[in-house]
Amino acid sequence: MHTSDSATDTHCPYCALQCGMRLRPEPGGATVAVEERADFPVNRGALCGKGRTAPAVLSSRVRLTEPLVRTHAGRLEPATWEEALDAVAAGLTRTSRAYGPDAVGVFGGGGLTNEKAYALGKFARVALRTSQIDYNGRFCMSSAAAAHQRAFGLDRGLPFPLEDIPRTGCVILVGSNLAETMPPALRYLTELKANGGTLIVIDPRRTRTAEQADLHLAPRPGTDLALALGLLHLIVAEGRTDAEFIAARTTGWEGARAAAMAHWPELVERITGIPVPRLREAVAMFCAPESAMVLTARGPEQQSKGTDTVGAWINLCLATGRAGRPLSGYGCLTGQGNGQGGREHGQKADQLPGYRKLTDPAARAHVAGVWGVDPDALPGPGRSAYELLDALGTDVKALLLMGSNPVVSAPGAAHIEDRIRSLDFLAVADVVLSETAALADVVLPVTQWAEETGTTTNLEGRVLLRRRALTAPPGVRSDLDVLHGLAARLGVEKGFPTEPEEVFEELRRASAGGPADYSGITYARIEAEQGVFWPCPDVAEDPEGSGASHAGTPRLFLDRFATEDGRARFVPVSHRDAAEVPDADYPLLLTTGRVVAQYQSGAQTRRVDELNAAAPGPFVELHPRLAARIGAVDGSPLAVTSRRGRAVAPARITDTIRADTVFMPFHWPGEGRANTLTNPALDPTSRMPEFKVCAVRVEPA
Ligand SMILES: Nc1nc2c(c(=O)[nH]1)N[C@H]1C(S)=C(S)[C@@H](COP(=O)(O)OP(=O)(O)OC[C@H]3O[C@@H](n4cnc5c(=O)[nH]c(N)nc54)[C@H](O)[C@@H]3O)O[C@H]1N2
Ligand SMILES: Nc1nc2c(c(=O)[nH]1)N[C@H]1C(S)=C(S)[C@@H](COP(=O)(O)OP(=O)(O)OC[C@H]3O[C@@H](n4cnc5c(=O)[nH]c(N)nc54)[C@H](O)[C@@H]3O)O[C@H]1N2
Ligand code: SF4
Ligand SMILES: [Mo]
Repeated sequence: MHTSDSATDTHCPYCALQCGMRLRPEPGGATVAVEERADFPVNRGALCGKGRTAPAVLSSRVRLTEPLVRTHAGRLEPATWEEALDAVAAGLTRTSRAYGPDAVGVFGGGGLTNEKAYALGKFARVALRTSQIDYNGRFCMSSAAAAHQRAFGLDRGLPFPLEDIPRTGCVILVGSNLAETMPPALRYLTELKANGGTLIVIDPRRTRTAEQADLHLAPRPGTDLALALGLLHLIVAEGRTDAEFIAARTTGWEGARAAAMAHWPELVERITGIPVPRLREAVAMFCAPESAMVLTARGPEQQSKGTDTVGAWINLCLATGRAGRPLSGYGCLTGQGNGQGGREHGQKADQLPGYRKLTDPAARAHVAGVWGVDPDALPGPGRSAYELLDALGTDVKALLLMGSNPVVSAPGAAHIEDRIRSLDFLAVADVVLSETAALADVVLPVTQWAEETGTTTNLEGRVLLRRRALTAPPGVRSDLDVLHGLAARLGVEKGFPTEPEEVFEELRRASAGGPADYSGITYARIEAEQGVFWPCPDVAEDPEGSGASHAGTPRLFLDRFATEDGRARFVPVSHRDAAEVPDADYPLLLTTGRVVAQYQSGAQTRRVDELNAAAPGPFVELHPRLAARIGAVDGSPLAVTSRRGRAVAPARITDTIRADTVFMPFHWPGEGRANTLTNPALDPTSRMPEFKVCAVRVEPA
């Protein structure tokens, strides 16, 4: 392998926008410079600070460059790849022999490419024969995914490309701070307003995104479900439903209507804290134009009722005929780099590639055929992410972790850290020594985005290709290499190729005929077409077809929804409280989220000087009235205590937040770790934890 001397077009390693960028090798070829790639439609050259500085993590100053194995003395020491892979295979085999294959767990990530996610799911089921695999996407968009499935019969985050947003009449943005979490996408909202469209933002904080809104509603955290029901109530009461659309394209309206009618405006005002006139204003704005959209992100989704909450927003769209039509619809802004593709190809506990169900006999037969195994040998569904982490050290005694840092990012993190420490064996593949990798028995250093090729699927459902631009340092190997080496040691010599395109070719076949059908997508097509939207079946071989290839599907549901009868399903949902509500001991609400300069658990971005300068550490955001009441001083340490534990971070006093709520970003470990406090109460359908609401006490430390 050699360093190519010309520039390479690829995509950012971080969020789901998957901004296009050009990488040019610097003189000497050891690193690359990021350049604009104005031709790529999603970001048209714009990048946020994280994307611009991503090459800093390629430096061997901050990354792992050789495998580490824990010695008898308890220290992580450098080892050869042979020693490290032997040790992982031995650790996993020992556990499997002693306690059965389900005592071995696998935890993946939504940042992994499609090829890696596919190979990891196959590795769990074919090489380890364990049912115990899930991934961090469960913490991300699983509630929206579940609600999508329930209402539309298919889960693709956005049913339309971002370019449609500026041309709709009104957007309700629920619990998304995209000015900080996807900065180049803010352009779509400013263009919407320039075109005469209106923007409603729903967020307990007046964020940089909310500042752009024509109407900002700041509900009490955890009350979005009541809010959506209250708006639907008013829509019915004011006679603004679309009876023709409801009759022609949906089922179940009566139940949903009855549930909404039980949420009258004054009750909703009491629950959410939003005055009735503001609710009426929102309804008028949403219903006035010909077309409108509702977009949700983690605010309403990361709740113990996230699935029903998203369902209520979908009901609002269906009742007003704002779905399955041009420039209208409901969409979820997926988060991680491959948050969309990562949930389609089999690293989820209940799922096989192509978004197939592990419990469906036909799906098992198809995928087992591609894998060359007996369908009966495939395990059944396993535990969801939090339940898997919670079972570590008891039912699940060994874990292979690839692409997540749960010591920082899991809810109730002190307990989860404890569970991880109690494992018999932990292997972590990572690019840096994350807080979780530091606890491992074996750490496998892997290649990074600029050093490897693979596909990701962005929040629009657009399948993209990242191209290798640079040779990796000699001591690191790719995740695909790791799985190949481990499978061989577990006695599975074939079926785990190390070439990404070879894996993708198999993924195409495995996904063929499934809901997320990639069979018509090739690396060559992706590059020629700036990405291809799934579903994209392979029709070129169809004897009755024209011989032309399928164009891909930028816009879903225009003719029919993906349910059996082609109609969207209303689901009757009712408001309920968050799992924890304030009381005398814990009188305030804590909500958590992100800042623009750090990414997730911070494992990567906390290693970049420029980003640390912009966002050096955790903080507790609180309102001046609350600060005065408890005697908090701006910049001085505050102790935040929940039923799970205590965290300490400096106060940041601002009138942009509700006075009954405090906010902490979750990017840091240690004393200021927000997830020490969060509540692992799970949504019954999606198994999403309630990151966005718990009860706390706050006092000067
Ligand atoms: N800079 C940066 N960008 C990122 C990431 C990152 O870590 N850093 N991560 C990526 C990933 S994986 C994801 S999932 C996305 C997340 O993207 P977003 O969803 O935009 O990010 P969050 O900050 O988690 O939450 C958004 C907003 O929800 C609000 N909120 C809190 N509680 C509630 C509530 O009860 N109701 C409502 N309506 N709103 C509430 C918060 O105040 C916050 O402003 O960002 C992606 N982009
Ligand atoms: N309190 C609170 N907690 C939250 C959230 C919140 O809003 N509030 N949001 C949740 C959400 S939406 C998410 S998505 C999670 C994310 O939280 P995590 O799952 O911890 O995500 P990352 O920090 O991105 O961790 C990815 C790890 O994998 C490594 N890595 C990156 N690329 C690769 C690769 O290609 N291969 C391998 N082997 N490793 C790689 C990185 O270095 C890093 O250590 O956090 C959740 N936790
Ligand atoms: S917005 Fe997301 S994809 Fe774009 S540069 Fe920033 S982190 Fe990367
Ligand atoms: Mo996420």
